[in-house]
Amino acid sequence: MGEENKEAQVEYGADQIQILEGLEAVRKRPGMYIGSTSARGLHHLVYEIVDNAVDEALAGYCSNIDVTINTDNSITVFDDGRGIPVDINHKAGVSALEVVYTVLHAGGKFGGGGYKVSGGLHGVGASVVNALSSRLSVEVYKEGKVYFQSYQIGKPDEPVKVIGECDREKHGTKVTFLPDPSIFEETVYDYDTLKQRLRETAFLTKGLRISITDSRENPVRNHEFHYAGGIKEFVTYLNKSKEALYQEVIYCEGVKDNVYVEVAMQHNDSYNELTLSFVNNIITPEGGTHLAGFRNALTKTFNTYARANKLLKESEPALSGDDIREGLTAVISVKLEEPQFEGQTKQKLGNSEARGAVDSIVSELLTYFLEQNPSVAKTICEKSLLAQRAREAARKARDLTRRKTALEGMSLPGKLADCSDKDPKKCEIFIVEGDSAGGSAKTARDRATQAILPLRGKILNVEKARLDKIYGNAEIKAMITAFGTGIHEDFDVEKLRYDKIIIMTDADVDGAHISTLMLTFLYRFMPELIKEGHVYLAQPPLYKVEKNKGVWYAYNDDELNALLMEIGRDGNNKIQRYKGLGEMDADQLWETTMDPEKRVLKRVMIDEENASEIDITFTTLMGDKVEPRREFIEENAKYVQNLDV
Ligand code: 28G
Repeated sequence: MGEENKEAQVEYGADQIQILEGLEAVRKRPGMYIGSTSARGLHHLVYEIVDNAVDEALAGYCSNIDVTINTDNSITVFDDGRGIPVDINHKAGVSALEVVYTVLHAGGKFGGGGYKVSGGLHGVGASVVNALSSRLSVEVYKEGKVYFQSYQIGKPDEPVKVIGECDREKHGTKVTFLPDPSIFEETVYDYDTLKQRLRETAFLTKGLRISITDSRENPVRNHEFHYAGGIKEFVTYLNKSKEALYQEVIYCEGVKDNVYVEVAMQHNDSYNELTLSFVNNIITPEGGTHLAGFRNALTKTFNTYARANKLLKESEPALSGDDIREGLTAVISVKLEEPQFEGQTKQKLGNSEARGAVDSIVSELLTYFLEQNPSVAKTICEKSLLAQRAREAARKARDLTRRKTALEGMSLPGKLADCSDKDPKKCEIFIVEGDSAGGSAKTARDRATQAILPLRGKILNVEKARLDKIYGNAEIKAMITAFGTGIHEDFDVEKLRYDKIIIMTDADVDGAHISTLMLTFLYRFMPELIKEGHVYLAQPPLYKVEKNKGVWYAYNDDELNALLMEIGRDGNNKIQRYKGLGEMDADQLWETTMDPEKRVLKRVMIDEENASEIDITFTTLMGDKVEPRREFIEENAKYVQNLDV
């Protein structure tokens, strides 16, 4: 007996040391556990805790999750699950709760029953959030008692204790944490970022109700998400600013080889595909086997149906996957016990059983759906046939230009004033709105490293045009040849002729619209340029202030006010409001907007985790539907009001 006790004590001490080493490792290299210590990492802490509550929902025991941003930027998450077990874990000698919150990778897989979802960025858990929080506390409601434990940078203040009683029916877990300001560069939570992600989580977990509250605002801001239809409603949401081609959202669900598969889809009258894939509720921007299985099933099933029903004649070539996916919005969600991720960024699902499971479930249920809904089937096949013809026409047009360039050598667009340096790393191209501003820019530029491409008026809205028309558009052709990268399957970022692509438009509503058209084109056709950080927006000044031979520029109203405070607000000030780039002469344009030593550029970035919101933003701003656009602009008015003055 005595021997056993002694051994237990030695082990206990060793465990404690391991725990402290674990916490230290997390604090030393937080990026390894939560990706980064920027705003993104800060928000990941919330997802990490919420994912644990979602796991409890997937296990079938939790139906409500409430997230609150408190006034001090701490976060409280509350779920009505079973409550984290508080009984003493005999091996560790402390409560299960303490193990979950102090041992790295505690929690592990749920055996049997529900699917353990290794949520969060790297499948790490509560202990990581705890180690990175200056304080954290947990309350567990269970069997009529309220249990409590608190921690500071991951270390418990004292063992779990009972702090009160509650209704025997009440059960759940409540966690409050304050991110450690010595770890995070950013400590202020963004309501919209959390709101977007929690909405997505609710779509992916049908039936679960998630609320978010911002207590920092007066009156408090609050949203609640609850989707009985799950990803079916997700597709409706993604298509809200588009015109659906048919009413039904096609839905397939099933389990095969321990993979739970859900797919929802609906076509719209646009020409773009938006497919979002998820594994265990986490988005997979690079897809993987689940996506491959879906695409294979879709192409095969539609071709079989179209041939059997004479919508596609024997003499006609098969529909390609791209043809069938034109205008398709789809969400694929799989849940499996041990996801394997591959590729450079470990974001691509590798499990081969997922391919087979999605392929066979979608093939079977989609075949059945098409047979039951012949008019929907016909609508989709007809759209695919139109896409096939446009693609063929576009290919011919492209072949023609290819042959031309092969014969004549690479001929750059006539309007381009190219730079003389041939090292792309040193070069930049300004895409300028209008010929007159283009003229000033040509005079102002550094001819060695700065190229100017003036565009006439508004460029084609690629959200509303098919490929053949897009390839026929002069302004778009000029950009493609100037960049040198080619497009689609020919695209090669290595061939980019300029390190920076700088969009330079007037600082007014029209200018903002032209920038958005340009960005839409780049996002749809050359997303790699944005992802790799080559795309920038120039920031021309809004005001010029002159006083006693001194000249100043202000880039927004705040800067103007600060400047006037500094130099004094009096009758000697001459304030000029620039209506457009054209009002500046070449010297002014150089000094304020183009000189690499003085200018301010905004780099355009996309966060792939936010794929759904980016698509919605573009289609809402550029699409046909007026009502969603008005709503969007109203909702975001606080961020865009400066555009429209
Ligand atoms: C509010 C913020 C975040 C959670 C539970 C419930 C259980 C649990 C959590 O167990 C340890 C490992 C496997 C059993 C499980 C309760 C079974 C029975 C749970 C949360 C012990 C984890 N009763 N709710 N963890 N398991 N909510 N919300 O974290 O063997 S975590």
